[in-house]
Amino acid sequence: MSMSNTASGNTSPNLENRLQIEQLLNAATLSASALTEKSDVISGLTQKPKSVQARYFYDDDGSQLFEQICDLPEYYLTRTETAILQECAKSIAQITGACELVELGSGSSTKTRILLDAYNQLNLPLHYVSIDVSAGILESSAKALLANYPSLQVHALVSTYELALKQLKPASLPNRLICFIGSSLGNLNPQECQVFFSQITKALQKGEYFLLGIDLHKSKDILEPAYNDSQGVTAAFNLNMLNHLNQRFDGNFDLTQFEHLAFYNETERQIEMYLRSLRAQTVTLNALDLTIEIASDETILTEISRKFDLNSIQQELQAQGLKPMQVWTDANQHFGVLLCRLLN
Ligand code: AVJ
Repeated sequence: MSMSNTASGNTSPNLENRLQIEQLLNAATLSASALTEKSDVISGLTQKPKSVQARYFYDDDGSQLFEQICDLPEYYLTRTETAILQECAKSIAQITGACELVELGSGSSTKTRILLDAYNQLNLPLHYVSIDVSAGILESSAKALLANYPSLQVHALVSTYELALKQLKPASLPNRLICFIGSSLGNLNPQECQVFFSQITKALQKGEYFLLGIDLHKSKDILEPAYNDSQGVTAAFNLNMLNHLNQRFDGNFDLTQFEHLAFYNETERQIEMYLRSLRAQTVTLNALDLTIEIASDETILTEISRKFDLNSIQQELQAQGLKPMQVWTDANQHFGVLLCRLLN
């Protein structure tokens, strides 16, 4: 790519001045996180029932499979949230005014564009802080955005949410909006959820905003097909976790000896996703010095995906000082988008 900056004005404004990529995962934080990572995986696989954290879905193949899931006919979440955002983005931009957008787990930034368009149409400046652990995704989606929004400035942080929220600099515009959309909150259990909200409130100044997208409780008949699609993409996504663990920790999980299992636990109001062992087997992960026995039919929990109630989540947010200002849903109340403001 050639960079030029001419006094006569530039038709392709200099990307270099509008893109800053910052690596927060330095050698020290990386080796510390590698250690906790190893002990997390070991403790999950040696506990009863066995589990692995959902973040191990997302190697390159897993991220690609997730993008495919978002387009599945049964997976109503992405489509519904996108439609809601298209309806409410202008109101959000009007309420917040000139505002730095911070996005946690920005991924491909597809839904971000809806917000950027709204700020753009109101002639508000566009400052976007994207946060993701994958440097590759951050860089490619930042460059794609910069190509489409000539006035946009992107500050990309290669970081975990936790670290980035701790280190956020004061907003570069009069206000700030931290976005956590896509119902990623559903992967956190109630206690983790509380910790997460307190990290958000610490990162925000009084009067700043938090945008949350969450999937809502509904009939099993809609929920279960969304996690058991007819094309088997969700099954492949779930099984790919074993591939990822094999590669990361020099392991020998045999993907043909497990099957995908997902159902709605009505009591806990969460989809639970498991890998079920088709026979008794022994698996070794060399890099973890770990050998485990898995019984026939034994399950490994790979994900919880909580389905929220709009009233309870609003109470919870309010209790943390994040006052819900406005709530949007689709006509079927399948999905909710909440704009909250930090009170004090
Ligand atoms: C990215 C956590 C929102 O829970 O629906 C999709 C992940 N798992 N299909 C979800 C997922 C299986 C997804 N979240």
